[in-house]
Amino acid sequence: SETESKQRGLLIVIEGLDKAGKSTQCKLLTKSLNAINIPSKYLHFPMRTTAVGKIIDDYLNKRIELHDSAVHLLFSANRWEYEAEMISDMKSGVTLVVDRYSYSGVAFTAAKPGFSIDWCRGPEIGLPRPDLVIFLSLSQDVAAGRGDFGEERYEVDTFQKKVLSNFKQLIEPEWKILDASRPIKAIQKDIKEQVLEVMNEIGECVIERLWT
Ligand code: NYM
Ligand code: MG
Repeated sequence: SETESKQRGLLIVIEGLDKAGKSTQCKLLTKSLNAINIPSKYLHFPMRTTAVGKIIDDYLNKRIELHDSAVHLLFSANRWEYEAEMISDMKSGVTLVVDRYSYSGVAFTAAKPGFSIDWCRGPEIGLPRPDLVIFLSLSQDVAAGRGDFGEERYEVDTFQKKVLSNFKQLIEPEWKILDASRPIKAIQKDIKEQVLEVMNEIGECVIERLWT
């Protein structure tokens, strides 16, 4: 039937350091996919508007202190609380353009003393696996040149350098690494090309799960 043969939506994740231009690119991509009748939705983790997200927001803005392990689990919980919606969106043909995902979760917590990449992956196991991960690559020095960091936790040069080295350990062969020091339009063009290519390949494939 028509419903059965309908192509599912994709899970597209854009990752990178703070100030790499992730949000700009995700929003442009969502808009341009919708414009060519590919239904798409922008998602941004952490999703600060949920109950869990409000605690994360308080933590990032230094209004509260939390155990590093607890915060890690909250970031993960904030993805899990969207799992059912992500799955149902994809099944109904909506492509999700996601600004940060489990990779940020792992790369940031593992930059703290005493946290291994392996431990950090634990709570992410079983979340929907992205069909495409685009990594906006920027050296921390170029990122720093894009103006001052804000006041949030983690927005510190030395910490970002550790995050970048963790990201490098998470990169898988099928990730698309794009040079994020280029103009916005040039990056967007590359991203769109990658997305349309993957869209042709995926068809009706099942949704896989992370790190299983
Ligand atoms: N962050 C983000 C984490 O530490 N773990 C996570 O799982 C996610 C999704 O939150 N510095 C960190 C990275 C950022 C901070 O994200 C806020 P954003 O995209 O700047 O709102
Ligand atoms: Mg930020």
